[in-house]
Amino acid sequence: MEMAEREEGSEESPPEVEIPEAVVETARRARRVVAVTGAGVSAESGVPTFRDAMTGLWARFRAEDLATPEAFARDPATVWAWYVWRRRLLEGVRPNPAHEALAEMSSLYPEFALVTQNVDGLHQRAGSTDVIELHGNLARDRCEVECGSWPGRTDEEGPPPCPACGRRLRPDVVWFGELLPSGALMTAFEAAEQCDLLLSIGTSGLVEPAASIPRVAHASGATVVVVNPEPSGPPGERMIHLRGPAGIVLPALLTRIREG
Ligand code: BV8
Repeated sequence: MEMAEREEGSEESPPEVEIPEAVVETARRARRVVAVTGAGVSAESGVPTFRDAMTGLWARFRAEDLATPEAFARDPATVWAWYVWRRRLLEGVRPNPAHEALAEMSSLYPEFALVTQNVDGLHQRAGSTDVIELHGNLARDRCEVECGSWPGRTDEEGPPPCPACGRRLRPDVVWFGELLPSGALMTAFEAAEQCDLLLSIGTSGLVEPAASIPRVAHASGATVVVVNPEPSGPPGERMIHLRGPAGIVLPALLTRIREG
C-alpha cells in the first residue's frame, strides 16, 4: 500500500490512503479481531516512541538501562525523575485519530480485544474500554514491596515513601526483567489464538513476550496486518503491511470497513 503524495500547497486534508481490497474484505468478514499497539500509535499525539524517549536530558541513557529494577535500586532518583518527566509530557498531549479509530472499530465486531504495550493511557482517553495493558500504566504508582497500598499517583521528588508501609513507591509499570501481569498476558494470547484478524500497530516488535502475540495469531490461522511507516519483513501469506502512520491508515481502514 502506498501513500498518495500530497500536492504542494494542498489544503490540510490528510493524504489519500488506498487500502488493498484484500485487507478491506478480510476486515469486513472478520468476527474476532485483536489490535496490538506499541509506542508508534501514540507518536502522532506527540508522545516520543519508546526508543525516541531517550532524547534530550535522557539521551545519555538507553531505555533498557532506566526501565529495570536494577536501575531503580541503583539510582532511584534518576529513574523516578524519568517517569515524572514522561508523565508531565502526557499532560500536554491528547489521543490522535489512530486511538479514536480503534475505539470506534471495537463496536463493529462481536469480539474485539485491544492489547497495548503502551503505558500512556491514551487508548482509554480515546474511549476504548477493557484495554489490556501488558506493561502497566504511567499514571499509577505502587508500593515497591506491594504491601497492598495503591496510592494512585504522586509526583513529589522521589521516589516518595509508601503511605501505608513507608517503603518506596515506584511507577506501576513492568520493567525489563519483570514478569508481565499474568491475567493480561493470558487474555492477550488467548484472544490471539482465536482471532480471525490481528492488527499490529506501531511496534518495533522487539520486546518479548508482547512481540510473540502477532506470531501466535498468524500461526493460529489469522491474517496479520502490520501498520507502521517503517518497512517490515517480507509480506507472506496472511501477512500484510500497510505502510504509513497509524493516524492516517487506521481512519482510512475504518472508513472502508464501514462502506461495506
Ligand atoms: C519478561 C514499560 C519474563 C516500562 C516496557 C524472550 C526473547 C528475548 C528477550 C526476552 C524474552 N523474554 C524476556 C526478554 C527480555 C525482555 C526483552 O524483550 N528485551 C528486549 C529489549 C530484547 N523482556 C522483558 O524483560 C519482559 N519481561 O519477559 O519477564 C522474563 C524475566 C527475566 C528474564 C527473561 C524473561 C518485560 C518487558 C516489558 C518492558 N517494559 N514498558 C516503560 O515504559 O518505561 S517495554 C517498552 O517497549 C514500552 O512499553 C514499549 O511499548 C515497548 C516496545 O516498544 P515499542 O512499543 O515497539 O516502541 P518502539 O519505540 O520500539 O517502536 C515504535 C514503532 O512505532 C517503530 O517500529 C516505529 O517505526 C513505529 N512508528 C513510529 N511512528 C509511527 C509508528 N507506527 C505507526 N504510526 C506512527 N505514526
